[in-house]
Amino acid sequence: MNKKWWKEAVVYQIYPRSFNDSNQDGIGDLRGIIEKIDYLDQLGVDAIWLNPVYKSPNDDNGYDISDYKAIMDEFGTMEDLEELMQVLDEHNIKLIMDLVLNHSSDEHHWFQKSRQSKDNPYRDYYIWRDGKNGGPPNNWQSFFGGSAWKYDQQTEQYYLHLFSEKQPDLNWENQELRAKIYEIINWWLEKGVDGFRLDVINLISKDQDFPDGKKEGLRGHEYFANGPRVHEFIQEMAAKTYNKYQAMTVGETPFVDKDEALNFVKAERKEFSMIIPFEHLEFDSKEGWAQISDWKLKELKDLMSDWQFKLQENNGWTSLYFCNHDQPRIVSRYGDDGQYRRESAKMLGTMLHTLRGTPFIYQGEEIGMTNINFDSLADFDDIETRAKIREEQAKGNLSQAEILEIANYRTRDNARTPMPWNEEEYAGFSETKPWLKLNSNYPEINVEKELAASDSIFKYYQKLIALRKKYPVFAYGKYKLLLAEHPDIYAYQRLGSKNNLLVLLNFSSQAAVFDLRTELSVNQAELLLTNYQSENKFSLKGSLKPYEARVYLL
Ligand code: ISL
Ligand code: CA
Repeated sequence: MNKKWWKEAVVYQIYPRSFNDSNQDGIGDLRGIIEKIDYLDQLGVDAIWLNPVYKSPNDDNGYDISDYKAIMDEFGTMEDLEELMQVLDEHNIKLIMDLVLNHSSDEHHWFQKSRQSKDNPYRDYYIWRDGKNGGPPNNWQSFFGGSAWKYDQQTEQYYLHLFSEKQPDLNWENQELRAKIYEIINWWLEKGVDGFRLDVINLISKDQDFPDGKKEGLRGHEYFANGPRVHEFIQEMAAKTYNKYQAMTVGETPFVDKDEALNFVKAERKEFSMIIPFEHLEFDSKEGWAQISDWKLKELKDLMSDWQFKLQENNGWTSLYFCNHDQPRIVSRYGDDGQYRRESAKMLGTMLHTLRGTPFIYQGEEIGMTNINFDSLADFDDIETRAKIREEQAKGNLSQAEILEIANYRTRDNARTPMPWNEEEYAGFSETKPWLKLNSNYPEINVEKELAASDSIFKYYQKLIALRKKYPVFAYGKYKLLLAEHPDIYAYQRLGSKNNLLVLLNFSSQAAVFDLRTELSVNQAELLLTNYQSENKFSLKGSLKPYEARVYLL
């Protein structure tokens, strides 16, 4: 079954800006993380993934790097990072760094030189083209709205930026640039990091004819996502860097379906340990950002199952996640952030830890944090949300109140509000006003309260993590879908060499009945975990309470 440490691990994602502020400037930092290692240890996680902490002008909160070997001033120093690494090591927690290699900041010295003249040695590190008919070279769109090309007066050419204007795309066609990138990766590996999350790594190869995009969705994606040389570049990078170490790699890959995913994660291709899929979080945006689409559990079950089958049949692996710094809070989306907040948070946590893959917990998920409710469009910080708001205002179809409602639902700020540690002013995150508004419900939803609660979500997560450690079937068992047509219950088994698991999840706020008699023929099972009080009587036929989750060992 091809054992790997990262298949057995549970990863905890930290958004450093919003985790804990040690020097009271309102911004989370590395020393703030050091102060909270005991908390992570208590939860039981095996690794942390840090969002980018490199030097950056913060146009996109660190995803615009101006020096790959230096730490952002607001977050601390290289010594702080080294100390964090040491403390993590003492606690047996691994460190995954976030590498942004598709683009840099426009303030990186490579770009500063690149833009100076057409014939300087750094020119070709970025993607420069002449305009066409008085406009940009083609119709490609930026993820953050508008054209993906920016005209630069100095040399009268356009440069490509798939994200903000301050995030020019690096030109991977240039071999010298690739060598520089590999040197940076090796430098971090030598420093002792245990792996990388690679930002939008499937966008690094662009069709060199730069044709106009024709497909639906973000214009041009068929020419810049999963481009002609993407696997060649990744295999070269892997061979020259992380494959020489036992490093874990997780590629972030928008526009990748389950078939394309295999090309990145099939073990024998030696590209990535796993990728970050998107399809399971795109249900409620089928009609675009400005409209919340209805979704049905059946669709989610089918989709999760398709990925699970595809990967396990082809020796591939995946990350499991339902929230990160780019996504709204999962209880507010697939659960219930009102009456059944605790139940649904635990039910979703159960799914996260019992499917086949490596679970990623996003900070605050373990205490059931919910979406925000900003009361003014001016409160949003997220560059993506601000662009979408401008777009909608320009279109003029929605009122300000409607835009506010949709922005509150969709914004990446939902995940970025400071971590509430207690009910004091500024939630124990800082003693000064934080860089982004706290979620107004922090007096009720905070770590201190959660740890004290008898029905604590944190403690439930603790148990899930401990169970994964105890029973290898959690990591290695084969996935089998049950009750495929059930509209409210997601049921599946994990089949291991010693034991099997049976997982029952009710996604509805009503009781739901099930009958497994035609699909299973066991009459005894041990209840490992549930989010309700239970008398532990197993039956193939029964009923689940609202958002009830049960994990049985067979
Ligand atoms: O966040 C998104 C949807 O709300 C995506 O469109 C997102 O921009 C995309 O998944 C890429 O994300 C990554 O790269 C971006 C950065 O802004 C994100 O925070 C990062 O996760 C550019 O580096
Ligand atoms: Ca600080």
